[in-house]
Amino acid sequence: MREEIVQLSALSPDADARLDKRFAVIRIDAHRDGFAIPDEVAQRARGIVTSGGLGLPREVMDRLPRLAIIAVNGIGTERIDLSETRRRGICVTTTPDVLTPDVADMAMALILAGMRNLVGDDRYVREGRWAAHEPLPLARRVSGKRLGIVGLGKIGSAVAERARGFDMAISYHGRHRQPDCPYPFQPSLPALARAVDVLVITVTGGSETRHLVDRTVIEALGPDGLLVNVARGSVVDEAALVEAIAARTLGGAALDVFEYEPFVPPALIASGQVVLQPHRGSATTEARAAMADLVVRNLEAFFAGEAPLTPVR
Ligand code: 8YV
Repeated sequence: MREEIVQLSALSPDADARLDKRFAVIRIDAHRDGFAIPDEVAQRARGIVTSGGLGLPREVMDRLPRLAIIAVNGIGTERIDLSETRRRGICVTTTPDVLTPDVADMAMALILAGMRNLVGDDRYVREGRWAAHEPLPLARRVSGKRLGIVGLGKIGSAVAERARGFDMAISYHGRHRQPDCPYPFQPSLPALARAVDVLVITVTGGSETRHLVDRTVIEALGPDGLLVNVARGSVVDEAALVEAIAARTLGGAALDVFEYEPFVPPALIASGQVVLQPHRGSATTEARAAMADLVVRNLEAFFAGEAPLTPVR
């Protein structure tokens, strides 16, 4: 008999077809409908496919007595209780590496868009204000500026590599100084924010990093600073960010992620100092195809009794 898998978020037509070939797949659009897994399905399900943003709430996990694997289409695991999965011997897999260049590219795009006012200037052209010879303020140079990276992991390092191509002076903050790292380490996040023009957040989400970028950090970045977030909205105290943008104590923000997605504070939507993206860091054909492939291969390997390719340790 084929194992039953509950798929809570879409992969790709190709990956879905591969799952259907091997498993009995029950599809529920959890983004739209919540975790509405019927009881008889919950009793039998052996695997879950979910996204980084959805995870698997503890109370849903508790309804799945035969659950053996959670395959995350993404790298975020902050919405999965990993101590509970470990206790129950449930395998958790993610899709590391394959999305790194895309998320780093997004960070670079947001740095450029934020500093060069790409979105506001686009609107200026479309609204006929160029043709009407309206004055347009100058933007800010990116090349040679000081870039602070919060969390120099795989994505942070990929952002640094790209930023070096723009002659940016890179420094970073994280839990520890990294051995053999070419960039200066700053043990205090407010001090890093004070010392840079652009602060990019690439740190993991979850309770440990919640509101790491608080009012003090935002104020330290200051009225000429740009805050870029491609990690998790929870890392930033969004209420403090909204206030700082309104009071112009922060120069600008370029954000791919928000604290209560898909809700974006109206004050950020209304601000010309802010560039907004709907959590699109990994949303390229290439990354999503590779992520979906990894999800399927992890499930296939696991249920064939082999080691999954990319388990969370
Ligand atoms: C995806 C993400 O948007 O990797 C993550 O944790 O947030 C993103 O890459 C999401 O998981 C899509 O399924």
